[in-house]
Amino acid sequence: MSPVSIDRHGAVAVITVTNPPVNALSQPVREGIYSSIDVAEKDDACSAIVISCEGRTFIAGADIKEFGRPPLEPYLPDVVSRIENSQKPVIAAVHGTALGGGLEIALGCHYRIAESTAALGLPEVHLGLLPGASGTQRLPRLVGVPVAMDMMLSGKFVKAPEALEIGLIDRVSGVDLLSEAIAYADGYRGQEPRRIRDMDIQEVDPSIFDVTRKKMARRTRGLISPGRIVDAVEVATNVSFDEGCAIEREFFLECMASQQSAGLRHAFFAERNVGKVPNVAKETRQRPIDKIGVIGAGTMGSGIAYACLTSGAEVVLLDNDDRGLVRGEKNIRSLFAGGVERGKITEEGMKEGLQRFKTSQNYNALANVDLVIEAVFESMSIKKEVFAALDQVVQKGAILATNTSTLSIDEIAASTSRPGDVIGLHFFSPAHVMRLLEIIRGEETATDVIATSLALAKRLKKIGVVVGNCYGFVGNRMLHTYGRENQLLLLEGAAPEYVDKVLYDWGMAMGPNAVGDLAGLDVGYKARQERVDLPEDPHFYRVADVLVEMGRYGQKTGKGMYLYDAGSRQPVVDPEVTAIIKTEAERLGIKQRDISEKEITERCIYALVVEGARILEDGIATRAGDIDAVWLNGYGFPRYRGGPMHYADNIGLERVLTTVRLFEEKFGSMHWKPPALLCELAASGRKFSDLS
Ligand code: 3H9
Repeated sequence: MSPVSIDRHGAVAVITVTNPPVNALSQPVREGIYSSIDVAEKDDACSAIVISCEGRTFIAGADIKEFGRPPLEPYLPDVVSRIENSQKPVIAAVHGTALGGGLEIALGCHYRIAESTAALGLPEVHLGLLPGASGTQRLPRLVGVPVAMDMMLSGKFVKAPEALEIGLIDRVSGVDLLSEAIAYADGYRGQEPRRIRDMDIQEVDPSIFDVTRKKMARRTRGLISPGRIVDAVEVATNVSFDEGCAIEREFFLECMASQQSAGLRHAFFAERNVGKVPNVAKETRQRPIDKIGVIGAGTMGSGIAYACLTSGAEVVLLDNDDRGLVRGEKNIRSLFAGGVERGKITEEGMKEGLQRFKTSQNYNALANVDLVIEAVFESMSIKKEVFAALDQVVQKGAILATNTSTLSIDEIAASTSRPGDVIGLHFFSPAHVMRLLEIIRGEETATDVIATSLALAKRLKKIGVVVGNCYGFVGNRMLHTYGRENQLLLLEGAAPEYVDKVLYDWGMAMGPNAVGDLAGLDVGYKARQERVDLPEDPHFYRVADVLVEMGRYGQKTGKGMYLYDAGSRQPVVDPEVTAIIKTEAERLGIKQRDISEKEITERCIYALVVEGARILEDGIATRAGDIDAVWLNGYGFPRYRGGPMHYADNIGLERVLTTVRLFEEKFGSMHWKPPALLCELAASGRKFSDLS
């Protein structure tokens, strides 16, 4: 059965799209809309047409699942033209979201009416694309060049009232969208439709294009599609509508074929698949979470408390140190104030949020919370004490979560009488900003505790990835190997600033040495001290260890891998560090050499891939895409590369394996022994993504 139906309400034909979940424009939908316009035009009793959608939303875009496959007719630009060429007025009735190709369909319509809560946007840029069904040519004609470019470059959604103001829609509906759309369409009966392609484009100072191109190049660091969006809009101001559409199509196909778009599309689906967890059914009952206790008022604890407050929960922040608690509260108040300043929260919202916030030094204050998140010092003995105390006071049925970044959830759970209620909720700093929430299921964690944690991640607007229990879980276990190669490269002769520049230019948000200084070199040092299973390698994290033992912790002490002027976060190269590394290399008998950019990238990134493969072998991650989602959202991995596992798939696992074997020959099996899974996949010509 076609996902598109047509029926008549008096003289108005209503074309209805029913393609759950988001009415994406898959081939049958395109076909259905195209042929329905034909039907309505031929129907003498029909004098106007409405396009509307069933379900939670108007059309949310082209069907991204079809991308990368041979295109099927009718193509979307032809469907949009068919709508616009209709001799009878066509009205789009928008509810939910009209996005990408969905908005382009609406722009092909002659008029647009939307519910007041509807949002409209062209988010193709987030998929490494530009609007490819004449959006780059129609939108500037309708709303002007600056507004159109801003919408397409930011990908932001515009709410109906603003859309009305900028001329993107013609009317906001009151109560019943469909009846109002039908009445509105009826009002245009017999009139010549208004077609956007016939509108003149507003004149602009042509320098706007170069200025925007430069701004975007700085901001987007090598992404192709933002530049192509600017090019396409500039074209719209210089050539005819039809020529503009032909050029847009070329740009669209170029972007679609790029690895960047493939990486971004992979990221889109990877982030949606993380919610599908084996043995946790979608319908699993969730525990109510209204009151949350956070233990530890440090930067992490107060960030978590703030994130929970903004999600509407009541929060008790607990710390045994009076001054720490005062600092934590101050931190939360300033986070709220910052939110108000940036327009994220209203003054009223801040007041209301602070009313839901309490501090305490007494565990009894946690007696009736639904969830506790412990964010104390990363030490197993301290965590065990905290959980034993929680077990005594917190009501039965509450979830007891630890924010540990490395330690065993099972060992922590064993210090309670209710291991089924214990789970890891690993937030990333700053906790109210970073999108990743690593959810660590212990051996005994109950299914509804996992389902509730996933729902909490959504409520906090985070990507919750469920992983298994092992040292460092997915993120930090892999980070360890990435950092290991960075540290070895330093001893072998690559300067910290050189490694940082190479990896930054490759796309990482920051270089590993700048990150180390930001996080504090002492943090990793202490974690290594707690560990009993470190490799027997005298080179392992040697530079970091020496610096920490000299009191160089990073930004917090004004010196670490780099120097920092008082009050500045700007790293300055320190010749003393160069000398320290050289001395250490000599002591260890390492001959320093020139190291190529290629070697730096391959050693650091393939170290991630190798550990990722081991993580899959061990069943710690459900699928390769989950590992990618972790690295994209918690570790600054470039989104357009899709994550380390997608990147390896892209290079080809056979090629990756060849290089790993070379590294094994050169640097030994301790770190570079190829995982069996990598060998198997490479031998059978498969990819990590084939495993899911
Ligand atoms: C485009 O239009 C190009 C054109 O210019 C030119 C073409 C020639 N396709 O996010 P959710 C699935 S590019 C296929 O969890 P929410 C999604 O995978 C496109 N599937 O829901 C998930 O599936 P599952 C421009 C899609 O309520 C389910 O729907 N449009 C698509 O949090 C629910 O998704 C966009 O970029 C799609 N287009 O958010 C919009 N969209 O249940 C992308 C979603 O199996 N979409 N799915 O996991 C979104 O931003 C959000 O999905 C939306 C709903 C806001 C719509």
